[in-house]
Amino acid sequence: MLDALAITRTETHCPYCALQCGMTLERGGDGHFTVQSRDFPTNKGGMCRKGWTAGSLLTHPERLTTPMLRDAKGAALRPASWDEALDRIVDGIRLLQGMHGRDSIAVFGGGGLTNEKAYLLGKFARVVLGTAHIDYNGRFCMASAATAGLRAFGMDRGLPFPLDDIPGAEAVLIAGGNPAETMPPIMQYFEAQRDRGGKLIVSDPRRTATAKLADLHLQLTPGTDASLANGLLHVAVRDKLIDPHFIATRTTGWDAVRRTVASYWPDRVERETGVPALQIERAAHMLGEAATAIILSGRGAEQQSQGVQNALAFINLALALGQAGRMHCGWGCLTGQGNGQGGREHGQKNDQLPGYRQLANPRHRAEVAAVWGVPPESLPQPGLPAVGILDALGREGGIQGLLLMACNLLLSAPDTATLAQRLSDLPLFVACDQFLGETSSLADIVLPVTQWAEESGTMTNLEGRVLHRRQAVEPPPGVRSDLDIMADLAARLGHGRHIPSSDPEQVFDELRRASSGGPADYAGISLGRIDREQGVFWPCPDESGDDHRRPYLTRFAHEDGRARFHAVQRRTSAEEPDANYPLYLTTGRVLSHYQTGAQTRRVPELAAAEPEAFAEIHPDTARLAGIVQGSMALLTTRRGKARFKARLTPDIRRDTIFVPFHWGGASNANLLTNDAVDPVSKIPEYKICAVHLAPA
Ligand SMILES: Nc1nc2c(c(=O)[nH]1)N[C@H]1C(S)=C(S)[C@@H](COP(=O)(O)OP(=O)(O)OC[C@H]3O[C@@H](n4cnc5c(=O)[nH]c(N)nc54)[C@H](O)[C@@H]3O)O[C@H]1N2
Ligand SMILES: Nc1nc2c(c(=O)[nH]1)N[C@H]1C(S)=C(S)[C@@H](COP(=O)(O)OP(=O)(O)OC[C@H]3O[C@@H](n4cnc5c(=O)[nH]c(N)nc54)[C@H](O)[C@@H]3O)O[C@H]1N2
Ligand code: SF4
Ligand SMILES: [Mo]
Repeated sequence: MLDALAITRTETHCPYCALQCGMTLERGGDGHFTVQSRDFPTNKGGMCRKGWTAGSLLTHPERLTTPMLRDAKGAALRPASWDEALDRIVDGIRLLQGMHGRDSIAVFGGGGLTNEKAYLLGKFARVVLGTAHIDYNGRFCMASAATAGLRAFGMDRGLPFPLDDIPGAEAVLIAGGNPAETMPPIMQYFEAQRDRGGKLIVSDPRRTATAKLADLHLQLTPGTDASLANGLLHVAVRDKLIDPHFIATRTTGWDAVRRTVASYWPDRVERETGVPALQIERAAHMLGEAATAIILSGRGAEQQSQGVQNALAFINLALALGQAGRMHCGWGCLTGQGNGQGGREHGQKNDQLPGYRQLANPRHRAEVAAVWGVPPESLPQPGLPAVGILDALGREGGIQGLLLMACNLLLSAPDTATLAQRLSDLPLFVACDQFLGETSSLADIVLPVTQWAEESGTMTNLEGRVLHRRQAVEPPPGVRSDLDIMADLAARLGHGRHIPSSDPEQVFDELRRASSGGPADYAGISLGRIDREQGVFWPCPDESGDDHRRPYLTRFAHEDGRARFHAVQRRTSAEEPDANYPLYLTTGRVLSHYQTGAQTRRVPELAAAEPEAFAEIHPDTARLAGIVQGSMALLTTRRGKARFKARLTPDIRRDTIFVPFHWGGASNANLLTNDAVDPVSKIPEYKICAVHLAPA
């Protein structure tokens, strides 16, 4: 009886991006869910259309509610019991590890997983499976910013300040980010900043919704970010805008950077970046004359084969101007996925142990091994990064079995032309998801999991604020949580004592102990405290002590307390346009869809708002290629072909085409992209490759 259903209201957070907007989820008497705004300190009542419409995910008819498996390669998936599915997985793991060794099984996680899941997945891989190979989709996302932050500041807290510091910055530079579409409620901070007379600068090859709000738009050629940053710093040195006292007292390594940027004259940088020298000088003065300035990095500057260098070049600028480690100042990155920050701290990275510890560090190994009750030498050494795992699938001596949790690889990994075949041929492929998607439908065994408001957990937002995402509803019958799956598999593999509980609160308590003493220390963060204080910032070693909103005010996290400069030379991208592929292709996001669209393409309002894949093309470029508004364009790169509806706009550079990666099939952007990676962060070069444009 419908009216027998109680109306409930639960304060929770959005299922999607790293802003993790606070929302109230109301279940009406008819069993449907509506989202109401909530005055949480980050979104202050604001949300984007993805958040507003998220309730329909909870009653979606395509929801997976029973495990599925196939009896042989090529056979169709059929429903199965949990016992049958889990036993099949255990048999497969035992067989493959017996034949090919422990490292023949790999684990692939996601930045959308709660802290508890990310933590337990790392432990599951190292202790239960004993494999070195675990990595996650954050490698596609935050890896360059994380590496740069660690090198420069000694710690990777994406934003080392709360969003509330933004309005107090006299100047803000957003390097390669489009938050007006990727995090709309955050725009209130930039609006407040501008209302107070602050200046906003945006660097992006497209005149995006964000760039349109800016005082200055630097419309650079894709892949030239390091040159731009060096050029800005060159002008700052030349015009005496730098802060010698800050450089002398709080940094090391300036001389090499000063010498490097000396040759980045504005006219050279104009040639390399396409940004007029006058604009470079104006931007340098806006930043250099401001008493307080913030530089924010987005994926545009980071998802490149020189992503780390780009981020370091902008950090150099912030440090030289003395715009870091003070109130309303600093360099930070706009973390993307729901738990893109927490998910990169507690062990699902190939080289990492909980609390942002390093797997290769003997002391760190001993500390975590003690909490886990295992000998330190039993922990594997660092394994392959994400792209390395995908390359090794099915190869002799490579990966023979894959456990995938919370990633739709077929649409999100770079250069995916052969990935579907390799996943289908893999001796054992297990996927955990809420929906049967492009990737999970290739698996041998698919496990249906609880989503978002059907379970509780903690998430760490882009500010480093640990939040409590509360359960608002019972999951559908037949569905289990990722935590439960790990605990059950551990028991079946004879490691039950290592994962004694799948209760999120108990797993969080263990995470707190395992992170204690590490850089990302959660020991003092209890759920009660999160609820009382509307989130708690890490590091927070002690429950009665303060949390650390602004960890760098007196010292940076390196042992000597100083930030490090890194001299950076501009490099060319891995693939530049040539006679056959004469244009740049870049990829990214639009407002209405989230990532591979696995969730948002299933929300009717969002599917209606942005129903199909498109390519943004400059009208002059389109005319030369014989393409008109709304016609189908065929994009070809050295790796593949894909078709997109032409959307002509003067807001994009003439030499550049932009496509979102939210759609699959013949419009899968990643059939085109280059899997060249940054040598250090191993992030793929999603933002630049060479493309040919023709009518389809
Ligand atoms: N609507 C929506 N919001 C999201 C997501 C989503 O899928 N949809 N995903 C979330 C996630 S996981 C992430 S990581 C964030 C990403 O958030 P953003 O970084 O804001 O998003 P992107 O669209 O990937 O890239 C930003 C901009 O980089 C520009 N760009 C391309 N090439 C270059 C270049 O060479 N240099 C520079 N400077 N800029 C370049 C693109 O034109 C684009 O406008 O968004 C989060 N929020
Ligand atoms: N060309 C191009 N490609 C890109 C990018 C780009 O800019 N350009 N950006 C990259 C970036 S920044 C990112 S973050 C990646 C994102 O790439 P993906 O992670 O592949 O994208 P999602 O659509 O978020 O896929 C998440 C999957 O996990 C499921 N899921 C959600 N929550 C859970 C959970 O709690 N448990 C389980 N088991 N499953 C869950 C969803 O249903 C969905 O199928 O894409 C990368 N790929
Ligand atoms: S997708 Fe991001 S910006 Fe939009 S409502 Fe959710 S958390 Fe907020
Ligand atoms: Mo991301």
